[in-house]
Amino acid sequence: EMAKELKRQAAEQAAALVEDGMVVGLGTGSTAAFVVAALGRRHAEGLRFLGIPTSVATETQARSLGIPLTTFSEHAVVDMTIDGADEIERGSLDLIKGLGGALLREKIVAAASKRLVIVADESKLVDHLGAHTLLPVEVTPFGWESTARHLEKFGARISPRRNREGAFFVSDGGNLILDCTFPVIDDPGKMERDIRSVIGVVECGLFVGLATEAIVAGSDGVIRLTA
Ligand code: DER
Repeated sequence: EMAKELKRQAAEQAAALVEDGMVVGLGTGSTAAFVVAALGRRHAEGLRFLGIPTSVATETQARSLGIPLTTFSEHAVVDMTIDGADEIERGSLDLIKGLGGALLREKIVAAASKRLVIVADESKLVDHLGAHTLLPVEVTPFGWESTARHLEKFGARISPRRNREGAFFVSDGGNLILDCTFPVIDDPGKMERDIRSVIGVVECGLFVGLATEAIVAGSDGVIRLTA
């Protein structure tokens, strides 16, 4: 499938940026999984680096490839994180993330990183955030109905994410995800502050000013964007 091949191409280029001795944030999702696979190969070839995974799923994949892992208790600063995104705003490189359900850990690792490299196929590039996807907001399970009502005051239509069996989806941190549809996201920074001001909100999927570069693969080749 075409999209899969584009994701792989972007992932290979990003994995090539990792240098000996780095602490590397390992993203989550189908594109990031190609990055982890490529890094597994580079590890086998002798590259020395330590990974910090952004989800249980990524940790499992990294361990299966023998990638050595570390934690924030040993390394407070991450040299480079490579992660996917659901939408990338052309120009600013502001992002929507969280369709994969790992936004909280992804954001913690992103915020601790000197460089955040986003890998994606060209379908993720948008002129304005919110063009294609809803905005995931991670909330504490207790009182989520009340938290949702407060978020509705900002104009959101809200549906709690469910798994295939119809039960609430629970994040690695034990929280719920509210999938929010806003009429417009014209000021991502203000919207992020508004959402985070609501009691019960743990984090939201707006990543503003965090990405330093993006590697985007399209039918015409791979482009590299910087913020
Ligand atoms: O941030 C996220 O949760 C997204 O799912 C992101 O990781 C993109 O996933 P994808 O590479 O599978 O589209």
